[in-house]
Amino acid sequence: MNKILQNLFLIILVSLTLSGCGSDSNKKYEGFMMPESVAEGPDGSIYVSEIGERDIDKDGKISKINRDGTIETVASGLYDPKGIVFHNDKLYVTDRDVVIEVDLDGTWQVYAGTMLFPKVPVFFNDIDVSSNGTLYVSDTGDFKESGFIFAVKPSGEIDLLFEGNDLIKAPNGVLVLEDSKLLIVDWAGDLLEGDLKSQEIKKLGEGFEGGDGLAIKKDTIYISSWTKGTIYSFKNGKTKVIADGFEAAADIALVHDNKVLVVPDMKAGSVTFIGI
Ligand SMILES: [Ca+2]
Ligand SMILES: [Ca+2]
Repeated sequence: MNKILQNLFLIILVSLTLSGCGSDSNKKYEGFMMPESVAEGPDGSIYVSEIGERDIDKDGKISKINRDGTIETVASGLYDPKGIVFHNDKLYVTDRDVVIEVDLDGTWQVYAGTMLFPKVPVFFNDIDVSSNGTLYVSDTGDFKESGFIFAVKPSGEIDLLFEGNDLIKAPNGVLVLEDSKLLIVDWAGDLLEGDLKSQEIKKLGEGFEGGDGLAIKKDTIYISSWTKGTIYSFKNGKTKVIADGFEAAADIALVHDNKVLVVPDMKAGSVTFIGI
């Protein structure tokens, strides 16, 4: 009897160890062409936008890293796809001056065309979604001070947000908080919180020059800097470096029950999973 129990214990121990090995934190996947943004799919696979060559049409694509580590192309023929976000099993992607909608089978169409926007789109960058399907899209403009943030409503109506507010210079990362606030990291370095109702903006922090992606877990905000190759955590006004040494840390995401932070490195062509 003791022997059986001992064997059982051993089997449980071995299977626990094996499942531990299957954990995908601290893994790096390579071979992407200018990966910009990542998002978790309904099946736990990680979707990646790949710009291809900048300003070259039809070489942009969406790939995905499956749970078993294999990588496949989902959609191709795009321009320079950047921000990606899932809503109701569809992927919404900013692609230079349009927003496209990609089905899980890879077919895609333009969802919000250039002419529908109240200002001429220059450089669509990040995208996030509220629970009702309103898409929040940043336009980084000339990367100095001509940027905008738009709200694309499910009705098709598109609003310009925070109009005329000087704090909006060259917004990059956007993240909806409880459908009422929008967290923004500006390429100029400021971390901002915009109230979607009052349209007021308050500055939460600074020093994030080259700010690209945003993620949040409880009270901790994660911010990537493209130019510095650094990932920061920001909590209660305090900034810490949690990862460094990327060539160009682009738009990050928290996945797998917020246990893994995924970092696309645009210049290195890699996607790194970091256990949080
Ligand atoms: Ca391209
Ligand atoms: Ca971005």
